[in-house]
Amino acid sequence: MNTQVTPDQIAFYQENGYIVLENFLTPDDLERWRWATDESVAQRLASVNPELVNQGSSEAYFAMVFTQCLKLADSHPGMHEIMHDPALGRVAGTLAGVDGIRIWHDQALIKPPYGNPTGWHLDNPYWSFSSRSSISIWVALDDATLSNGCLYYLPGTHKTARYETVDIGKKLGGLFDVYPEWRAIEPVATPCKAGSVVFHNGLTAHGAGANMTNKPRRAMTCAYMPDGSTFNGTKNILPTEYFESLTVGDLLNDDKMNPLIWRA
Ligand SMILES: O=C(O)CCC(=O)C(=O)O
Ligand SMILES: [Fe+2]
Repeated sequence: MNTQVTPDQIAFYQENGYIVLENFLTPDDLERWRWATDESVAQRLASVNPELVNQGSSEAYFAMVFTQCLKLADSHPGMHEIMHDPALGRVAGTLAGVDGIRIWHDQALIKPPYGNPTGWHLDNPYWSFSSRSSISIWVALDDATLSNGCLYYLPGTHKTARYETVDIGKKLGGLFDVYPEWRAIEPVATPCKAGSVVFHNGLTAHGAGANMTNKPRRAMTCAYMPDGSTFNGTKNILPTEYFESLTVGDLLNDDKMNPLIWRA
């Protein structure tokens, strides 16, 4: 992996709330990520823990936005090795400007052939902690193009976002009912080659286009929680027993649930 980031890249990320890093994976890395993603997704779909596929949603429209499989590192050793690499945590932490990175959850996001667009949303308000420095990595396993559903961002929205988002549903622009002031911001598309990555802040508005092609658009992603983040009362992916043991304000520092993959 090419995990060096320059001061200019850090500044761009801090200003805009997203950044594309081209050629992040070497060709060998890319093969390994594709293999681990394809195999772990196939196992998950066969085995099925329904809560960890499309977050339990059986809605037909949503199923055509993407096949979404969560926490694959917990069930697939190859994916575990990929996701626990401290180098990933170092890049994420360096861009975000934090001194420790925990995994919130990994997720494969596979937009099927002729798949629906991904409606505009923010990520962090779905999660069980609230942080202006949360960050996700989105790894392109296929070329992500304007035709097959590359990501789009609203630059700078991480600075003005509140902890409010919308579900990824049929209303592509539902987020603009919540943030009408963002309608004036020009969206930026981030097409990128397979093996490139996009990082975004959990409060940056983003979405993805439809897949107008006859092949899947595969991405492997991971959401990161800055070390030191605290419980905000939202369940999200927390197992019920753990969720019920928590009080708002508690440190989310369970190393099994949210592994610390890097500390400065
Ligand atoms: O891959 C997509 O279509 C959406 C990605 C996304 O929302 C995310 O990675 O947070
Ligand atoms: Fe998202």
